[in-house]
Amino acid sequence: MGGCVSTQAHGGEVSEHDKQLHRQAEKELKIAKAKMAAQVKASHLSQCIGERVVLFSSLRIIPMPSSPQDMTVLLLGSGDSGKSTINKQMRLIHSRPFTAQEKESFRQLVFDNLTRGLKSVFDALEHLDLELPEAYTNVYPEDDFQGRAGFVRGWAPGECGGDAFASTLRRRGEPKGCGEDGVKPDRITEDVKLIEEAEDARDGVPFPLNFLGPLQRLWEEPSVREAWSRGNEAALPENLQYFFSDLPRLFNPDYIPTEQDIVQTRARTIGITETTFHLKDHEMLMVDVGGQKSERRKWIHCFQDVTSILFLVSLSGYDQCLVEDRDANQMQDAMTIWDSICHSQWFKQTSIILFLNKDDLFQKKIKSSHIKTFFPDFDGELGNAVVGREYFKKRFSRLAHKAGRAKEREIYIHVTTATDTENLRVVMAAVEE
Ligand SMILES: Nc1nc2c(ncn2[C@@H]2O[C@H](COP(=O)(O)OP(=O)(O)O)[C@@H](O)[C@H]2O)c(=O)[nH]1
Ligand SMILES: [Mg+2]
Repeated sequence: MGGCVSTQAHGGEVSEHDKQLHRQAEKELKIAKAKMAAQVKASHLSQCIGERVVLFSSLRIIPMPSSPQDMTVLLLGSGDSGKSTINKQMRLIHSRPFTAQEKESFRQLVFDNLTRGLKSVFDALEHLDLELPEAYTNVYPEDDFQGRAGFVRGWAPGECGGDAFASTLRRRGEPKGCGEDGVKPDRITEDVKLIEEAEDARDGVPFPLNFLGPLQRLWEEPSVREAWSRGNEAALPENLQYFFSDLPRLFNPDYIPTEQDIVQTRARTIGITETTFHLKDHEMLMVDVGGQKSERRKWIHCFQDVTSILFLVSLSGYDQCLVEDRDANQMQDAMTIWDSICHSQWFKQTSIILFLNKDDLFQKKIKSSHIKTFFPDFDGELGNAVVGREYFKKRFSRLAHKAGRAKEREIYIHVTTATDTENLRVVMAAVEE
């Protein structure tokens, strides 16, 4: 299982490294506060007096509107746990539709997710002891009676990837299709190079058609399939299956991402995004922050005024390593952050809600990937999602309620699938209460 096995499976303790970050952030906060007090007096920041001010550990000062909201929800959790997805779903649930410009950005992000996603599979091959062959593997045999011998399956002259692709190619003004000359197995080298050197999609321009074939062929290559099935060992993007199973649609000339496409896109959140939602009888400010290790120092101590923390954990991360650190286990990493958030000075008064997210992926992988392999004290049987969920609920709840505390606050735990708008609608209605 490579370096992905949890090394602290019993503890959930805060590592020395995290403690050090913690102390450092405390120190920076003190300095920042003093600096701010001095600056506020003299500078243009004086217009921010009386407003709430959010501090970054980088000492940047961000004024927040003078608190018209009576609820500030901070989304926390490690990278890829689903924070930005919750934010997107809140917009859909509370009728704050995406603008044409936002949709265009998401469209371009889809192309990025396809090309970079596939590239991240290539990059993971070596780590997984796999490699791409020098020629495509799925080739018509010598005795093919239709004369397709020596061509890649589905890409012999005139085939162009088969029916699913024909309509897109026609609509893109390629009636004869890209496969007029057929695709020879050694085209793989050229195809890989194309993906590796892909540039960003351009404003208002359909995805370049010459990527359609290479993306599809490479996605079907056996070593890529195997790498994908072992994605947990390399932290491959979980949305690849969704987008790659629908390539012709994405390459249509008038393609605009659907709500589900938008929810499935993945972008690394850098810094902080704030969105205000008008609920039935109050306003809610939702703050989405970057979750990768490098981003965390920005958030740990900076939100004294938040009313609630929505903490996201990827349930399916129990057998996965981190994108930024293949030796760390995602679930273990989440437990470490959870522990420090629950016991942080700043969040003493804050209500905390835990979302055990990506339940859909959890349900799928639990059948073949045993929790016990990664958390040795788990004593349920392989494939039992109910027992698995209960186990993690208990682990998180135990971390939140350390012994020796006089009055414990309540922690609310929900199992969620953030990509499912209907599931989120129900859960968020309960949360907003
Ligand atoms: N299948 C599935 N994918 C999810 C779920 N929640 C989030 N994702 C996907 O996981 C990826 C990372 O989510 P994102 O919200 O960007 O994570 P963040 O880094 O915490 O903001 C995106 O591609 C999402 O579509 C879920 O419940 N199920
Ligand atoms: Mg994000």
